Order: sequence, then structure tokens, then C-alpha cells
Amino acid sequence: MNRYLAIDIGASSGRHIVGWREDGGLRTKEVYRFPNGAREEGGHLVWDVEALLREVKNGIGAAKRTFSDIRSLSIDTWGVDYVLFQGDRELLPVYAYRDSRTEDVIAQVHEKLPFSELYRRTGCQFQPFNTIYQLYADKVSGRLDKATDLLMMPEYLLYRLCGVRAREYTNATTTGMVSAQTGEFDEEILKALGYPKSLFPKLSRPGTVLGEYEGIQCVLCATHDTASAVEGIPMEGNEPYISSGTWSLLGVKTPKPMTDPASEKANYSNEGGVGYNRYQKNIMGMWLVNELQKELCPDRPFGEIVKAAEASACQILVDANAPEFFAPASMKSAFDRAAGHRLKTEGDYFRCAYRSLADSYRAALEELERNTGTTYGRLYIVGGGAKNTFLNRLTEEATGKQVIALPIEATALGNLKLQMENIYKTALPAGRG
Ligand code: LRH
Repeated sequence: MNRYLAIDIGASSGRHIVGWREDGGLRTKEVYRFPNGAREEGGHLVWDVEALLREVKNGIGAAKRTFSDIRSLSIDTWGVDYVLFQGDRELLPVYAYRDSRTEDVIAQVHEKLPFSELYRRTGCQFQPFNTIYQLYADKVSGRLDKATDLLMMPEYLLYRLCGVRAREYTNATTTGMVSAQTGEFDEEILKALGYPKSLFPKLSRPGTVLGEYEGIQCVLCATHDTASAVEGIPMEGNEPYISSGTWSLLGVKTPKPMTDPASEKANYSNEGGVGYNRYQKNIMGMWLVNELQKELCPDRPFGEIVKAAEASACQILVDANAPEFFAPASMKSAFDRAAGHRLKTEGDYFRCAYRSLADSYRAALEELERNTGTTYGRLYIVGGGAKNTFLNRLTEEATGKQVIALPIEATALGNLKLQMENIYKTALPAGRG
């Protein structure tokens, strides 16, 4: 039997899921799970990539102990973050996207390339953490001068397994530097910002075979976790989706990027998919709820939190996407301020967070329908957040759409799909990496 291993790492947890075909369907088994999170070091938020690599290897070990016939593996992670090499193997500290180091440089980037010009060229949303801004902070601090190579997070982990350095298209589109026309890094952007061209070679497409780790083939999936999630949704027709995890990514597949002024105004992103464009928007997601829980009731199980939210009568809505919620020192205080200090019970905080999320889904869907000129009947929800029946109900009420919440690991399914469909088709040209 051929089995395949999907390694899916989000900003708060990672999992190893083995998949195989049986009786005409796809069967899966989770074999390993581990927590993830950025930590503070020298006044910055950083990722411990060596610890991540250890967990990746631990999980592969667990998969091999459970199944002896794993044919290939692939890794997807959250977007935008990257490693810089100094010399052959050594890494400079790896910053996490919620670190505040880009705050001072965004205006400098936009002086060289106004945002509307960037949007017209790439179709990538504005987020303060986009790779394009993080790199400018590296340039200003002198880190970029020291850098001999750059890999996005999943590319680095795959490289450490099989020794091949590849750059994958879907994740590259989260950098804010990939041309919406050519699907390759935009050389005019690199030139205008003074980023060395050598760090941004030609991109590889999902499905490319890279090399081997302990007898298992290493394959490039759609390495941006959201791209894998969208690929993993068993959808009838083409309907909007929410990939609901640390972030809620709400969007729809379109044939091509849409870089018109209305899309720019709504801050819709155009990110790479497997043969289509993902026209989608970042919404603050379960980050709000998880951070509130850490502060208010770390030991309370989620089921109880949801019950408390349901029981509260609080009707206060806040703007779930307000920048104040992105990386606050205290999420509770951020809610207090946004709600004018009117939240009283724990249930009030969580109800306010869930209702505000549902309301931002409504607003984003309205923009999506207006900008695509299409009215949709359904909304697919996948990812951890899809299991929350209370939030699903609120979403159905707020949007007026039929919510199809699938309690599946869509990201892992999309990761597996690329391995299963493309493994025999493509190989990286010799000499790359
Ligand atoms: C979701 C995600 C999202 C990005 C963010 C950094 O995990 O990849 O698509 O915007 O993380």
C-alpha cells in the first residue's frame, strides 16, 4: 500500500497526518501533534526553528512506527515568515510575523513603491507583517547584507530533511513580491527596494519532487497552509470558504488575480492556488479567542467557554480586524478598550469575540460578492474553528448563507492531495539548490 505523510504546521500547533487510498476513498490517521508558538528573545518575537525541525522529525518517526509503507511526505506552514542564511548552514535569528519590527519601515517601503503600485503589480493584501516589509527591516538593520540565502519556513524544513533548496509558488505569493501577471518574483520590486535578486530565484510549482529523507520522498505541496486548506475542501461548484484557525481566511477561487481599486480598497489578497487564484481576506480568527482564554481562564475547557458565550446576553460588537487586536500585550485590555469597558463576565468577552468574528465574515462576504459580481448561496468552513457549532450558527445568522462546516483537517488533505496526484509527474531540474 502507498501511504503519504502530511506535516501541517500552524502558528499555534503542528500535526502529522498519514493518508492513503482505500475502497475508493481517502483514509487518514493523525500520528503526531505538537504545540507551536513564538517566544521572546532580545526584545523580539522569534521562532525556534531547530525545535520545529526536531518535532518534524519526531512526527516522521511516529509515522514510521505506525506505518512501514510511507512513500512520500510534504510540509506546509503559515505564510510570510522566512529564514536567512549566513554562510552555508548558519541561520540569523528567525523573526515571527507578530514581532513589531516592521512598524517603522512600512512608510519607507511605500515611499519607494506606493501601496497602490504594489497592489497593482502583485494583488497582495496590505499586512504589516508581509515579507516585503520584514525584509526592509532586515535591510535597515544590516541583516540583509549578511544574508547568503533565504528560504520560506516550509522550504527550510524540507531542505533540512532532503538537502534541496526550492522556492514554492503558493507561499511566495504571501511575500507581497510575486507578480500577479507572471507568477514569478517581480524584479522591478526587488530592484526598487534593493533586495538581491539571487535570493529570489525561479519558483517551483506544487507537486515537485525534491529529494529523500530516510527512504521517504520529499515533495513540495502547496506549502502555504491556506493554499493547502483550500485545495483540501471537498466543494461542490465554486463557493466561498473560510479556513478557520489562528486566522480566518475568507475567500473564493477565481481564475485570475483581481487587482482593481475596489479589491485594493477592501484589502482583498490574491494568493496562489493550485491552478487558480485565491481571492481572500485575513480576518483575525481564533487568535482573539485563544488569547482571551490564555488570560481569562487558561484551565477552562473550550466546551465550557462556548457555553459561557452562549449564555451571555452581551450584544456588543467590536471590529475584529482592528490593528489593536493583532499583537496586544493584553487581549482582555484590547477588548475592554474596544468595547468601552462594558464587558463584565467571561462569557461577555467570548460572546463579543465570536459575534464580532461572525459580523466581520458578513462584511467580508458582502465585499467579496460586490467585487466578484456574484451572489453565493453557501459558505464552506474548514479547520479547527469549523468544529464550533455556536460560531457556525452565528455565522449563518450574520451572513444569511447556508454554512457547510466540515470538521476535517482540510490543510492536511490538500497537502496529501498534491503528493498523491503529482508525485510521478514532476522533478526539480538538476543543479537547483
Ligand atoms: C494562516 C496564514 C495566513 C497568513 C498568516 C501569516 O496560517 O498562513 O494565510 O496571512 O498565516
